[in-house]
Amino acid sequence: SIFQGITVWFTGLSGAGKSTICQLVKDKLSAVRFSVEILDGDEVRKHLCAELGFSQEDRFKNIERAAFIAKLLSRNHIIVLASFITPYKAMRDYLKHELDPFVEVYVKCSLKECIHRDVKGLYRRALDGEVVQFTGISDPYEEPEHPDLMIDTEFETSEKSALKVLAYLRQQGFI
Ligand code: GGZ
Repeated sequence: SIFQGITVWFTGLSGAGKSTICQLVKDKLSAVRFSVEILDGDEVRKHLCAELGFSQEDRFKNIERAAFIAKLLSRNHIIVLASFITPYKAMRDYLKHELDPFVEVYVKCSLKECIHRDVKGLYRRALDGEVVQFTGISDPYEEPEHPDLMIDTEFETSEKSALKVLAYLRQQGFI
């Protein structure tokens, strides 16, 4: 039987390390000749979702469009690594229902640590009120209660996190 494709969806706060881990996972899978595509919130919002903001409604539209692309790719035997905050449980329930096979990875990092890292200076601007509806500061992040896999970027390296994702996919027979 031929490899069927899958969507691996990374949820977590801004700055938790979703994009970094996706890139590492992609490199490792590409090295063993899997076809892999990354869908990243930051990128998708520049192109496919350029008119969308961060209201609850716009975030849902963003996620729905990303899911649509993930479906097209994964049914063509591509491994899709999707990296979006995906802050609402209802969004993740929607994805689980919409995409098959689907793996939810919770990229866990405390808000305190994300604020400390503040890679793009967005937390500072959110705390100063310059950026509104910012996840974790002035907008909700509903923590996943039963993710398929949880990786803790506060206490382990990105390399170790990426290896955990690969080990999980292998263990489940997805790759
Ligand atoms: C959250 C925001 C916001 C607000 C800009 N809230 O870490 P980043 O900077 O590079 O990636 C974040 C990205 C979040 O987009 P997503 O598509 O992942 O979000 S969602 O799943 O909720 O639709 C962040 C940046 O956009 N950013 N303003 N107000 N993140």
